[in-house]
Amino acid sequence: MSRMAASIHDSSSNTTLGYDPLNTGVNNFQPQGKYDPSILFTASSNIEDLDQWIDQLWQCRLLTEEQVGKLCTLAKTIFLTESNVQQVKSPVTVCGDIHGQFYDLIELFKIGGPCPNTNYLFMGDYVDRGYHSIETVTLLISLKVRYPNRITILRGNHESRQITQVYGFYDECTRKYGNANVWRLLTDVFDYLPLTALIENRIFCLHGGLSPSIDTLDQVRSLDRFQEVPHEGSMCDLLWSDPDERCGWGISPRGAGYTFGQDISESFNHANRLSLIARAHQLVMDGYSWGQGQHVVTIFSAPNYCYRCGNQAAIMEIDENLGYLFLQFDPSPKDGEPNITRRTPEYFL
Ligand SMILES: [Mn+2]
Repeated sequence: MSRMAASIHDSSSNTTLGYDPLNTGVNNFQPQGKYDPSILFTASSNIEDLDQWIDQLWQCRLLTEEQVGKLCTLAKTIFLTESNVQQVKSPVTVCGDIHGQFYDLIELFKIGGPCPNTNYLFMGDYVDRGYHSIETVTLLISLKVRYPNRITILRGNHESRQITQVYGFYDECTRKYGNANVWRLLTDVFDYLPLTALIENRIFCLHGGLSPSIDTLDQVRSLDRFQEVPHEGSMCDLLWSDPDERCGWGISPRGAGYTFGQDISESFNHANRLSLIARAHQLVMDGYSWGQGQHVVTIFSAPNYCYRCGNQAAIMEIDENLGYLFLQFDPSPKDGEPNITRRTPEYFL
């Protein structure tokens, strides 16, 4: 049977995958060889929806609550197939924090090339702080579902129910939709996001940093990640920790995770045959910053963070031979304040 024959009107077909994310009847598709979720979606009418959603989001226009619901159902089925240490091939372009700065994300794609022409790996913190967390995270999730093998999106410490209630995403959802349903749908999806990625078995990518309770990648693989980010423990540390100039483990001023010294990253990289840890999570004025004898690099992709920090953003292009190039960029001229009442008191400035 050809893929085109898998029609949503064909209710007589047999379920061959036991896998029908939207009950659209896309269940008579015969998988050939290794299961590849992108083939399933190519076979379905979902592709039309996704292309339309991506077009719409690209113009910074919100999906409806119902569309977000469909998107989230599809996204969960994709993320369920991914590992806590998701394997990624080069070439790939690695990106750091975005924080709802939607027009700067569009700028990022102009600098780095559009998805799927360029492969992307995003290391978390899509929401909070900026004005367009919903548009930002739904665009990234739509691209993920549309091109699952071209884009990897990891979890950041802000992809959490608790943090988003404090730093803006929850309020944005209730303001733009009139209720918390979209927040609930999206934070449920956040529980499915992979924690880390591994590029060509050499570059370990994650949002925060290392954990005193994790020595090997297999220990990361064995975590049960399908939950809210815990307040402590190894899953929490991977999303919250920071490199530090002091040796050993230290107490983090953030109140979660740890600081770790060059001795820690060196031995972790050696034990796991890694050449580099790439992470995000910290504002760096040039958009990227080497640390710990080039065992760690920090990448931050929100230019002029919070619309006032004056920093450049960067992304890291990694080629087939694991050579790299940093592309720096400035804020999009469009990503100033949207047309809403300014509530920031003057003393804030
Ligand atoms: Mn962070």
